[in-house]
Amino acid sequence: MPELSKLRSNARDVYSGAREFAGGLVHPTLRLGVTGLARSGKTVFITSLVRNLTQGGRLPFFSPLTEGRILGAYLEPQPDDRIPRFDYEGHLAALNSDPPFWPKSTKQISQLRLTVDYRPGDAWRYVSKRRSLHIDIVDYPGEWLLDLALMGKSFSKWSEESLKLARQQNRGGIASNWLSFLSEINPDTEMEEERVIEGAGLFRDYLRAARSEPHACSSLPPGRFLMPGDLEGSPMLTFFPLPPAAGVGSEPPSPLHKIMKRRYNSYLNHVVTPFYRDHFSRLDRQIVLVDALGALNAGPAALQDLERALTSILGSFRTGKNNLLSSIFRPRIDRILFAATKADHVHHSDHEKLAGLLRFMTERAIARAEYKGADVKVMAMAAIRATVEGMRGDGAAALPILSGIPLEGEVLGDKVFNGSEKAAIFPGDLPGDPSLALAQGRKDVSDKATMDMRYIRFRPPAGEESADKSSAVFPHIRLDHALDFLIGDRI
Ligand SMILES: Nc1nc2c(ncn2[C@@H]2O[C@H](COP(=O)(O)OP(=O)(O)OP(=O)(O)O)[C@@H](O)[C@H]2O)c(=O)[nH]1
Ligand SMILES: [Mg+2]
Repeated sequence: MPELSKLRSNARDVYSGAREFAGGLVHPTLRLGVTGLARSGKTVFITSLVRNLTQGGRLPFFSPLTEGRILGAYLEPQPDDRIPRFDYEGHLAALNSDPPFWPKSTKQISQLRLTVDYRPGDAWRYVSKRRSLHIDIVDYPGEWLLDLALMGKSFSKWSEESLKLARQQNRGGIASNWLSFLSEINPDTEMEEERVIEGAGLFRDYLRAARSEPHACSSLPPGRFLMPGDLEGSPMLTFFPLPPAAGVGSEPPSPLHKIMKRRYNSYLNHVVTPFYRDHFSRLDRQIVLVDALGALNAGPAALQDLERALTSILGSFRTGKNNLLSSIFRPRIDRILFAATKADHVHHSDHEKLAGLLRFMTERAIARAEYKGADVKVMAMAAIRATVEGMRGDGAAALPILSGIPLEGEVLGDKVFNGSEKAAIFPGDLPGDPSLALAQGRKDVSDKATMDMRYIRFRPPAGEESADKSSAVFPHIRLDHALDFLIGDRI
């Protein structure tokens, strides 16, 4: 798979890289990549990060803050005028409303610039009393990230892989309509556009069904079929994979193959490549957010699918130590944090196991980044903590419990929660051996009973009980550790 930085190979890109580097000398800028599949927690993480930094949140392990060197943090106009601004105020209003609710799933790309004013703690303190660091962050629908796996992949290779997966994943018949459409058509002949639209629609319905519960598959591009943004109805989204036709190989491909291949390539050239070149090719730091608990909850097959998706996506990022030339022309991500999100859904005694599961799932990406000289960390984290921990019972029989307000419709045994009542639940134990959890996935079973785990989603916390929400910050788990690793050394 080609590295993304190779996409910047033309002269204009090299020029803009050098210009950005020169600009960075005057106004130091850190491009923080918040990477994560759909519903992994990107928008919540960005909102909580901004809130906690701008309002002086409780961040005891963020060293520049505890050293008293942060003078202030505030949002500034973003560098790129072509992209909408991250709707920080809207997301905050959702989280602070009464009752609070989580921000909606992201449908479009957006950007924000957070500026941190600080007093330098190193040799610079003799020359400058005050310095600023811009932190640029992009938020986008997680589905679009799946497209990274398509880069450099031919139409025939993508077709072969997609058809294999559709057959494997046809549990509960989710791919039946699409597969029977394929068996009815003759890929060696021409096809009316209406029929092509029908086929693309059936393919999209299958992708959507695979993505949603109870299947919770993560790894099925093209991402815009799931979240089209402003491309709804475009011919670039009107294609589907085809089995190899008699014409593929030495013979000229059939008219249908030609048109499907052309649209697939247009999708790569006009949608996928610019998206990654503009937003991912010059990242300095990266946090990879993974909802490992969500996949555990959906069963071993979903866990294995998540592992596959992460491996194919992370293989494309350019990580490693920078030297002067690489920082100008081909910057590398020199620190990467893998964070298992929503850790407030399990008791803290299970956080190490949760981090261990993520470490196991991403071990290839970790080994690759470390080999190239990047610093890597893995942790369990909650950008916003929605639960409070406690113990039920005494002595050896005591059980760790979590209390909070489960979201409407969440189910525990016979109980269906209404979204407003408080509950204290025992979340269960995470599997101690991550390899076992994934091995079950490899057997392609979706037997939830093998995991002693009940993951209930909770409403966001009601915040400080005071009437004044304007300065309330969000409770979190290890957001400060994450910030210290990602930006602490640059302040
Ligand atoms: N308890 C808890 N839930 C969280 C946390 N972060 C995210 N969630 C839950 O996960 C859901 C998805 O979070 P988002 O931040 O919207 O995820 P995203 O990665 O932006 O998702 P897309 O926009 O769909 O790509 C939220 O609606 C919450 O239900 C957290 O720190 N704690
Ligand atoms: Mg989002």
